Amino acid sequence: MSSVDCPSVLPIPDSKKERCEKLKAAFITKYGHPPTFIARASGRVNLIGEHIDYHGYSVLPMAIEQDILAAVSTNDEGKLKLANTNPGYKDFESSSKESPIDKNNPSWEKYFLCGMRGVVEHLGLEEVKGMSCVLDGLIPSCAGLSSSSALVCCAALCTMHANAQRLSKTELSDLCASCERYIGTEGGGMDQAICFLAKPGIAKLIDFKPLKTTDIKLPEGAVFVISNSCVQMNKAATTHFNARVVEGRLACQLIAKGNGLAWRDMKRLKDLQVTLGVKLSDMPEVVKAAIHPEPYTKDELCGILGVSAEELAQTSLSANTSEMQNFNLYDRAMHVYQEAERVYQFKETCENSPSNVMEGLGQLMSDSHRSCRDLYQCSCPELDDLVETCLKAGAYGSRLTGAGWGGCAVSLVPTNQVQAFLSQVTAEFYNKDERRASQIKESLFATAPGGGAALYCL
Ligand code: ADP
Ligand code: NG1
Repeated sequence: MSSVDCPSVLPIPDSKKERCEKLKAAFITKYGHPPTFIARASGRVNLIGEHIDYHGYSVLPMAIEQDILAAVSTNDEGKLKLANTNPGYKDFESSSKESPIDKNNPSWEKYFLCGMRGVVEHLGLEEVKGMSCVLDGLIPSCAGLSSSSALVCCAALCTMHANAQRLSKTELSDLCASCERYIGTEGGGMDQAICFLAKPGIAKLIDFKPLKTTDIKLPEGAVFVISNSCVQMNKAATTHFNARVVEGRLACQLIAKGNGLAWRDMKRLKDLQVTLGVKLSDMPEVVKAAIHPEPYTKDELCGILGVSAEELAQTSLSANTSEMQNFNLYDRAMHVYQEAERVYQFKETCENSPSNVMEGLGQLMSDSHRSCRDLYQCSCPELDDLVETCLKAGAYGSRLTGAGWGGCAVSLVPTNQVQAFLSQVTAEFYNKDERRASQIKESLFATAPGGGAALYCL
């Protein structure tokens, strides 16, 4: 265990005082005494690098101001008691040591249990303090802004602090990336890493294994605007996300097999690239040579890999994709390798700041969206419509952010045109639909890189 660079314990910042006061009052109403600390975990917007973290490739997100707060006190009953300021999230109570996480029913408390279990297992805690908590979240949920990971990270922070432990931000990032998988989705580590390692004013290039971040100074003269398509997609409750994870895994296993490599151990497309010793920019050619563009059937894959359907499920599939019959390997692998390149191009464009820097970044974002839409097939008609509306309203570039199949777009907009942009998107996307119009306040906003997870002393 390291005590280096643990998330800071800070006084409540002015911008959050009013909300924290309300949260404290809600806590007192619920439990009859005040909380002893508040934990904070932020959401994030991924600027570029979609669906590549779980293949080992670098991504480029920034934290957003919207976050989840948890007011906490320990209790002597050894129980975990959860309440939420949003009445849609029902109260939960259990003995802290019993924490079954049922993958078939990803209700909100399961994400908390993931974070709690992550810390308990990482530290090997035998005695776990009971915790009474009230949570308050402002991150639109199921919208690609990482509300689920913020909840997991917040729970991990609560558990660490309540048990008088100190973990570094890097340890917390890694353990939260692992423990969120208890919910069933086989995500990468982007959300948890930016949640703990974000710095105000700075976007981050995140490399994995080992986790490392590089500050990316965004050019001046344009801002990122987030807009929510108002289509929700819960990753853990559907197979969409894991289906993509396994298609990528199978693509790399097929290429590995064709190259005489130990294919069963090959799980991530970056590992394949490194093992083959091929440049990233040459990987699309490797894919073209080894994989056909038509989807593979399960029988065909079993034949090529020389395994039974049961063995294939063991080596390559997840619990919720074991019944999949068709696998589009070509398009998925093409997306991953080309998107990974775009991340480095985005970083270089920010660093070199050529005269057409905004057009360059915008182009990369729009290319990324097209690839998500056409190759990765993780968009949806409403999100495509929103992206088109944002481009028409003057964005340099626009793309879906997060897992997709709904959720948010992020657009790069000239600073001096933000108001006009917001008005046009409001008129053309939100005001044309009553449900969207009623959600506009939390659905359309300009954003700047925010700070990461923190603990507030009371
Ligand atoms: P996202 O893209 O926002 O991470 P997910 O589909 O992965 O979305 O997870 C969303 C789930 O996280 C919600 O269904 C809910 O269970 C949980 N969640 C999000 N925000 C909150 C909150 N404020 N309070 C309680 N649970 C939340
Ligand atoms: P969202 O949908 O924003 O929670 C998910 C994954 C990320 C990443 C993106 C797609 C989790 C917890 N998060 O993010 O790791 O793969 O999709 O780029 O699984």
